[in-house]
Amino acid sequence: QLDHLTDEIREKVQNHPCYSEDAHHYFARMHVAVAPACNIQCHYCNRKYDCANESRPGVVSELLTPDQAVKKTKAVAANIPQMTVLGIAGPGDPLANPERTFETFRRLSEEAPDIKLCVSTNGLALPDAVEELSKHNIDHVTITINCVDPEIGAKIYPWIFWENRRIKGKKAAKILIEQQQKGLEMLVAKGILVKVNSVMIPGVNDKHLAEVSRIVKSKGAFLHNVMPLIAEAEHGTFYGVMGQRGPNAQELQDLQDECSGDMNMMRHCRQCRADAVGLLGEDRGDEFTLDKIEDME
Ligand code: CLF
Ligand code: SF4
Repeated sequence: QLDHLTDEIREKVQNHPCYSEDAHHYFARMHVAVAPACNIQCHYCNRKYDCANESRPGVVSELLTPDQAVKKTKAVAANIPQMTVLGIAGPGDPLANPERTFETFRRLSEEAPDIKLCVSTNGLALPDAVEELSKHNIDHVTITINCVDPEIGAKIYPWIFWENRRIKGKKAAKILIEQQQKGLEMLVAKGILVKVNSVMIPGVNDKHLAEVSRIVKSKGAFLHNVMPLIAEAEHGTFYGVMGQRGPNAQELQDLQDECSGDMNMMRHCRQCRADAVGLLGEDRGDEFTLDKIEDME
């Protein structure tokens, strides 16, 4: 699977469980939930829960300060030797919480330099963050891109918070799309590997995502991860309440096949929680709650 890659890229992906399907059998990741705020609203999100751009909606993660996050990361690294990657993926948008996110990255890049750092974002604040991300030696960034057309975007994002104002509708979607695409181009120019996540929403963007895949690939995205919308009415999201359904397994696979062409598709995503710990699909977070970490010290 990794044979066609250059040495430099192979080095970056071979022990990252999300970027290499092979690696996910052997290497673990952990998330620290340091980022509570968000700068946009997605119709598949209920703010009480984790960011559904990267995570399974409907779970609440334990919010940590940067200091607690650093302690937890070190405790996990000492106990799970396969843990190679530390990601920040919520519970809101990491780049909408720049102080907390970058303080965590800064300390970890100094105090635990062997751990790869990874971040996932909706992309609105990405262009302004690229310089800072590259300073902390971050090789992996995920952008959730659900559309490249503001008409479709307006059906997914009711508003964004931009330059101290709330902006709605197509105008909001257009700004978000432009920021995502600009951020993608800037990251690629810096040699940072970009994964694009897309949430497949039947009847909204399902027919459009093959085009999204084509465009992000042409701009140099490394991997595309099409994830199914999970919209349960009890999660209280707009889509859940409106009875919007998610795709079935066949529909998801058909779209992933359609996008695949020569784009690398991720097919082993487990939609992890914002405080997940362990191999993908396994969650050992309960072993590393704050009170248990204090006992380990
Ligand atoms: Fe975390 Fe995401 Fe980094 Fe992986 S998860 S920030 S890229 S280290 Fe991975 Fe989990 Fe899927 Fe995300 S399986 S939800 S793709
Ligand atoms: Fe929710 Fe994440 Fe969307 Fe923000 S980016 S509204 S946290 S799903």
